[in-house]
Amino acid sequence: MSLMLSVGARVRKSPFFAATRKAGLTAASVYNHMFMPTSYGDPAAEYDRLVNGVAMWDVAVERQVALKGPDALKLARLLTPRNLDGLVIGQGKYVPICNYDGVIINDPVLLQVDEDEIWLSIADSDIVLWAAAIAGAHRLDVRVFEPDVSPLAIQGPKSTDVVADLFGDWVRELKYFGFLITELAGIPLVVARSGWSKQGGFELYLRDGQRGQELWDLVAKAGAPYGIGPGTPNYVERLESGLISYGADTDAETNPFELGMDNFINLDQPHEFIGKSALKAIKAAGVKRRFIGLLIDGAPFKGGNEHRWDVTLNGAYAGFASACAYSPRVGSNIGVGLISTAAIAAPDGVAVITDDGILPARAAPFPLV
Ligand code: THG
Repeated sequence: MSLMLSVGARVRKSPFFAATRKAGLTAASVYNHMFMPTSYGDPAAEYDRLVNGVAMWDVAVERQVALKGPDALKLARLLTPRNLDGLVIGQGKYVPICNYDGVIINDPVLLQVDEDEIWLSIADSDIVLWAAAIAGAHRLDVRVFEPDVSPLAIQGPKSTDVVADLFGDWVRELKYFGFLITELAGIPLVVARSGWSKQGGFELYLRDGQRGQELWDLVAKAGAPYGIGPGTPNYVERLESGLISYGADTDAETNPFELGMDNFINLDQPHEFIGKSALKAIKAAGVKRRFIGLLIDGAPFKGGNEHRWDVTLNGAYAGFASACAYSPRVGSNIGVGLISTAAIAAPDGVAVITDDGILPARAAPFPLV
């Protein structure tokens, strides 16, 4: 399941990179051309901290793409099919980005940080290139660049107490995706209520790449009374919760309706945006597959799957399972994938072709717990 990583200058490092290694990092993947921590060697303890306690994650790989200038909002409206009316400083939004074919190419969190400045907190694709090209082609008055900003997530049911001890009780009132630009011991940052888990939590967007170790140490110290420990975006909890992992769960044809993002796609807006006509056609035709959970029979999986596993209905191809694992809380193997609507509706006859044999499975709605 694991492999040595060659650490060199080409793959970028997080400002928390040294801190994570001191904390016992044992595995990493690559995301947005950066090393992304994936394990500290004890998956059971990392899962337990997230679900019952509090964990801190280096998620600097969630790179920010800044749109800065008089046309920042105009560019954002071109980039996403989501309605951005009423956007205010201090409130974030989940904004799918599609190409001209209506295929999803990223699913960032958008933050309006100033009157003329928007950040896209991106998943794993090169949105800085895409956004700069669109801005240029439309002759917009906006600069597109990656600012020195690096999120550190604090996730789990005890995260609110930790973050309140650090910043004050006002953080308890923050709405989901709400944020405030502030500082901690002179370290410039953004405190946001967000994060890639359904266990509650915050993200501190560090705004000075020289001060990663300092921020890491402050959070570790404040979290110590609550049993905080290092963790990473959690492979099992995200399957239970049905959080989408762009690039893992999506392929070169995936559209936002297949992902259940209907509420984030507003096709009746008067202005043009990229993918509008394609998305209208896709919506009119209806989808043939959907992102869904799977309950999978068999002995508990030892780890995750290295490749997508085919899913079949009565022996015929019916989609793929992109990530699978044993869930202690479900008490079963689970997975997520893009599966045909016929297989989702089938009472039986569904199977997953795993590396260790064919296992019966059933589609199940999120959350799986
Ligand atoms: N935090 C920040 N940036 C990010 C992520 C993050 N960038 C990359 C990646 N994660 C973006 N993808 C997601 C996917 C799902 C959610 C957030 C970012 C998410 N979804 C909720 C859900 O699906 O139920 C809520 C969506 C909503 O109601 O608006 O939280 O984690 N900074």
